[in-house]
Amino acid sequence: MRCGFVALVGRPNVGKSTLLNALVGEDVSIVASRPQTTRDRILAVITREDAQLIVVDTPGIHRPRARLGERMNREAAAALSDADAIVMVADATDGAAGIERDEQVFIEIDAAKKPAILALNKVDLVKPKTALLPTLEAYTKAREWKGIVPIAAKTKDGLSRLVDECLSFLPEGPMLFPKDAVTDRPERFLAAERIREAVIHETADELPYVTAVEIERFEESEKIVHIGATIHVEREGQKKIVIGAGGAQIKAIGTRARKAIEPMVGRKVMLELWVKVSPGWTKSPGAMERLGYGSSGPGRRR
Ligand SMILES: Nc1nc2c(ncn2[C@@H]2O[C@H](COP(=O)(O)OP(=O)(O)OP(=O)(O)O)[C@@H](O)[C@H]2O)c(=O)[nH]1
Ligand SMILES: [Mg+2]
Repeated sequence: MRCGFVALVGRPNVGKSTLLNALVGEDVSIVASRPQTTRDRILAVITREDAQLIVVDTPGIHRPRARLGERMNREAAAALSDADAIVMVADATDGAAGIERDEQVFIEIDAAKKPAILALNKVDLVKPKTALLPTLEAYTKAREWKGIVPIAAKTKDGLSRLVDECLSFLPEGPMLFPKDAVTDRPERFLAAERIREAVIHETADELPYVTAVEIERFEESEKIVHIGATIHVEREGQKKIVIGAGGAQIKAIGTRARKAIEPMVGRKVMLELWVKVSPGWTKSPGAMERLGYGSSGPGRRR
């Protein structure tokens, strides 16, 4: 039996979370067409007869604008230092030019001194397929890889080969998670993330970067789960956007989030949402700590 950790790293928006979800076949981590979506390390478990592969999604490594962004980069670096192997995810549609923008990611991978595999993602968008060759060649030259696997997380192309490549770097040992485990995150956390995802999808502009969701109430009964949550933003104007004219926006957010949470908890969900202005929370250590983005690592939340 082999069991170990593989960290997914890369720039924002290259498809790390899509890959994590595709690997386990469930929506564990949130996905959006905008960068800087993932904020914490999030783990998913793949159990096979002969191995347990624990895959860790991380925030995209980027140039931070606020303390929250610095913490996101630290989360990614910490996941690297805990991993047995690294899968760097890159976006094939950026071509060889993407490598320049990957510089900071390379620095983090080099510092971790772990075996690294390159997953060149979104190959479904590259046409004709021969257009991939110069990109593959450029990445091959850029640094040393234990393997290079072209994939499309969205269509699940190349994923079984990627898993096979990862397995050879896992140490021998017993399973760390139960056979049927999908993630180590509690439902409260996953529900909060689904609400944050709904805000990202239903709103535009700066809102995705300033939203935090705090679960105030999570009460389960046989047929229904009552969830109450506060959506924190930084400014009054942002609160107005989230609520929308006559409350239309917050209603759309609630509906979207509820539909995403119901299959997860396997029951009907009653969702109550509030919006609160927490000025400058993405820059304040105290406020970040309170909202679950403390310095003591991930998962302190809820
Ligand atoms: N066509 C295509 N789109 C993809 C693929 N993988 C991811 N995407 C899209 O790329 C966008 C970003 O995906 P995410 O999984 O959120 O990217 P991420 O790397 O986790 O981003 P951060 O959390 O911000 O670092 C989404 O719109 C995905 O649907 C793929 O294989 N093919
Ligand atoms: Mg992500």
